[in-house]
Amino acid sequence: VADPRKTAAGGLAVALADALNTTGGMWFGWSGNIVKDGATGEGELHTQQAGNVTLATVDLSQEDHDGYYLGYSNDVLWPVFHYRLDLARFDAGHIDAYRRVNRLFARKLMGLLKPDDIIWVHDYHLIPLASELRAMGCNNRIGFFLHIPLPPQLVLAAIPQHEWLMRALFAHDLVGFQSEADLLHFSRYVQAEANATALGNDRFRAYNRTVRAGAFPIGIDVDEFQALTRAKDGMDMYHRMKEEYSRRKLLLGVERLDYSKGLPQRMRSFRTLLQKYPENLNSATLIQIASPSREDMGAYADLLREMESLCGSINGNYGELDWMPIRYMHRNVARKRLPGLYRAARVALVTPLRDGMNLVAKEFIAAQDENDPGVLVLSRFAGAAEQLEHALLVNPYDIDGTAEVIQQALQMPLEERQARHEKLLYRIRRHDVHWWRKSFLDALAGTDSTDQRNQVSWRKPPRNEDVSPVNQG
Ligand code: GDG
Repeated sequence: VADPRKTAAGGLAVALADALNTTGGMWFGWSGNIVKDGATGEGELHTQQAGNVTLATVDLSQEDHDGYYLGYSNDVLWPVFHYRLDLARFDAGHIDAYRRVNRLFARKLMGLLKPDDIIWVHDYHLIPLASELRAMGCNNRIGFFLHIPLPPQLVLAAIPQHEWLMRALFAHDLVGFQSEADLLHFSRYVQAEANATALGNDRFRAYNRTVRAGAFPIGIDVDEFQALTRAKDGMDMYHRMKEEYSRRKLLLGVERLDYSKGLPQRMRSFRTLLQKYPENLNSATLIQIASPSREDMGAYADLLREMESLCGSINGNYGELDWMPIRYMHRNVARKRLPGLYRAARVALVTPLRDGMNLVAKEFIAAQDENDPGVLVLSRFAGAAEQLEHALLVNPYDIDGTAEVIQQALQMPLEERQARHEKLLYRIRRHDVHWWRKSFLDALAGTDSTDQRNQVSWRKPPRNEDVSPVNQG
């Protein structure tokens, strides 16, 4: 939970702060604090008022944090949902912690709920929260939004508890995904694995429940981001960068240092660009911001080493006394400076191997000067590619192909840049963060959930269907 009065770094935090500031309500979740094992205070509820938003937070014990957050959420669900079975670690203790913490959250939340409250659950850390709430007698309307991709059936099926996870989605009235591709994966999974019936109007019946499922691509607050671009810090940054790179072409990448973002592949494509198109030597400069993320996890430490080695070797091989091809920063940049940086870049490289949506792509478009806009090179595997087909779409695994497209972006004539930018801006405006919030909440309000909510309580699966690593073998 982030304080909506403060500006936050993550895309999810920004979108939720916006949603809550508009409607008021309660933001419930983990405080971000870890209390020592055995210390009192574990699971204690803290409430705090932030404008019209109540923040209600729970601390976690070290053991729960490690098993629930680092373990099941980020060492199982994050890699598998991003199609990285090779990185998933199905350790037995993780699932127990994941269930325990979701149950703890449900217990704490139950005491705070009013009968007409609408509950909107966010993301992969909380998939079973609604089914825990239903088991405790909660009849409120509950919606769920998955910010990351949902993989195809046979990838999902690698998770020992996949059946239990997907069944838990049916405790909601509405389940939202980022893209049509994710929705299709959901629909195929439930029909193939759970014998679900598609009832029409995006409704599915399985496990004795009916759920509505839809694609609700998340957006940004375009006006707010443009105001940030025009503000003093944004403009200062823009002018400084323009001056510094007046004789060069600036390329930009901004993301958390995460293996889903395709950073090593991007560095290799940039190296190929320098090899194949030597006119870029002493000219093209890639600023890569890789903000620190989940640093206490092994896969992230490996990625950090790989990036340092790649950037070092590219700079060592191609750099000159007065020019370095890559400026790699493993640091967070203040949000107020980001738009100026976006605006100064001729090309943005947004090339994840898999991404639920990707808000950086949308921020880059919003920050451009429409008379002289930069070019967006976007991975076809980002959810955003479904909406932003006027970007230059690439397959980030194809190192040579991506290098060619980057060259095309660097060479693109003004007229084409303007035409593409106009279409992209139209798209991100039409489906901005306000549209996202409203369309999800309207769909949730419109779900005909009476048959479900009239049931006195959501029946817990019998013990033999109940999932634990033990009975899943
Ligand atoms: C998840 C899904 C989905 C990045 N570095 C810095 C910084 N950022 C900001 C960006 C942007 C946000 O963080 C990143 O959002 P993304 O959407 O690109 O990616 P995830 O963090 O992986 O978000 C994603 C999203 O949830 C929302 O549903 O789109 O697919 O993976 O706003 O600007 N901000 C600052 N300094 C940095 O160094 N201030």
